[in-house]
Amino acid sequence: FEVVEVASKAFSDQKPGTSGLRKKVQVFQQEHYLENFVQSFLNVVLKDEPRLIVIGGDGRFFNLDAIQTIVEIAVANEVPQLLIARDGILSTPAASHWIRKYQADAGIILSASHNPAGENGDFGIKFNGANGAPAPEALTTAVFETSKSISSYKRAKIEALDLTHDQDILLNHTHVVIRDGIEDYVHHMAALFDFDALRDGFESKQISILFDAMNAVTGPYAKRLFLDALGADETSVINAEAKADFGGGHPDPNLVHAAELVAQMNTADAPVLGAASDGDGDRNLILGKQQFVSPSDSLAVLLEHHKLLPQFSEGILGVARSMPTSTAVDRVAESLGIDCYETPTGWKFFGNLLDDKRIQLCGEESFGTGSDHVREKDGLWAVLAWLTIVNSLNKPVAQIMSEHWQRFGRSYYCRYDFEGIASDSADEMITALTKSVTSLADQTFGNYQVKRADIFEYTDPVDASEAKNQGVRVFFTDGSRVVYRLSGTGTVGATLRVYLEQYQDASGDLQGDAQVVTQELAEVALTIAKVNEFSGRTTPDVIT
Ligand code: VG1
Ligand code: CO
Repeated sequence: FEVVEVASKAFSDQKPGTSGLRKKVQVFQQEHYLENFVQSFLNVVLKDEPRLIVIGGDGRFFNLDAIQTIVEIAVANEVPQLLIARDGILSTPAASHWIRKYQADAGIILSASHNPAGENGDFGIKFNGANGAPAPEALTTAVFETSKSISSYKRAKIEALDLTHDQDILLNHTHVVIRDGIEDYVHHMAALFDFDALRDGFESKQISILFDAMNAVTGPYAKRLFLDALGADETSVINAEAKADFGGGHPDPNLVHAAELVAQMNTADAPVLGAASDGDGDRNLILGKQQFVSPSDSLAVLLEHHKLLPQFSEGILGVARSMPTSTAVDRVAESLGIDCYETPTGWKFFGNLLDDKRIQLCGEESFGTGSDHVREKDGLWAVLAWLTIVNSLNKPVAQIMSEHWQRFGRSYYCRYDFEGIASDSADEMITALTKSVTSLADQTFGNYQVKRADIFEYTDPVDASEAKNQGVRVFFTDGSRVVYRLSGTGTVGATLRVYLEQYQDASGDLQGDAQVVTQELAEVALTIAKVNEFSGRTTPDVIT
């Protein structure tokens, strides 16, 4: 076959956000668009002579086309080896595991996570490094800078690869290896958890689960894990087929989008645990019978009971949470006498802390939980961790939560999302809010008095890299907190996120409804940021 150098013109909009480059499918379908971005990435990493690159995706529309394009460009650039997932199906945590297991130099993950898929949906591409973690800012910035001036890319004119079965193909200098992207991940989980104990738990009906794969990538993984390996009842996994359009749904595992699961968990014969994952398998939703576990609380409970997880039976080195995540985990860390780090939003900020063994468990309020077993958040790992805890304690989730709150108090938590705001208005709102931080101190809004406000900045304790402007924080005298930031994963206009945390110590009501308890704080938050004035909005599109 022929290798050609294709002349192209640069695009100016290929700046990766919180988690890779996400755009409408049509944007990626433009001539040269994906090609330029992939060549830009290779231009940056080829200097280090990579040996192996892992490739896979969440199975959404355009996944297979994109993989073919990437292979053609990688072959033309003489990358020695490509490990590609069969059918292109590779969850984000499974990709991270593959990179680590086979000591790959990089990974390319095709996903826009929970964003809707299909011809008119979103597509995304994300690069991971040799440690399996999302590329740090320095790398994504270098790729973006390259993409702004790229004028050509190399392409090998090869036939469409057949990804439906395992095979090894030699294409010029490139060894292409196609393998099942599920098996190694299932083995990894089997090494991390006590599958015998879980199997016994399912058999004796001490535990039971309803897992909603939301028609996205975790379906085939969940079937192999829960049904084949752990012997859960056949009806335990729903929406288990990974569909190119995610069944027309929105695979975001929260109370709004996982409504089918939530409804089932509110019935009298609900199983012990309800769970769901997102488009690419890195997020998780945990529910008990009539009990929602907020992601921030989930992280705190996992830390509280970490000794029940075989991984941490000897103890745990430290933990981290993203800044907007509630402080529930901080209180547990303090009681254990271990470090708790506060990082900007996005899993890439945990990579160095994990590599440096400062932390072994981390999470985000956005339904992300993970440990040092990979370098991505891992939805199914979190579900297995919860199953293990529920099986060991032999208590309902609701009881585990109420005992946790009785011991540590409760951070009532809510996030308001205002989607599709005009980008200019959103920027103006944040600029105005940023200017106001110094004057906010001591001001009173209803029952809330501001203690202080600031702009969150982070210096990585391992490599001293800096991240500025990571959100506006307002702290109140009663210990509650509001955080504002603009999303870095959307594809239409801007999304404003307002994070609300209201602390209640163990002496008060611990069984309230989070949305009700944070209602007044929410009103104060919207007043402070003048949300209505800038965006014309009074109510959020989604509350999680
Ligand atoms: C969102 C979440 C963030 C998460 C990111 C990627 O980012 O808030 O916590 O790390 O999505 O998750 P943003 O910038 O839109 O707030 V995923 O599962 O979408 O890759
Ligand atoms: Co995701």
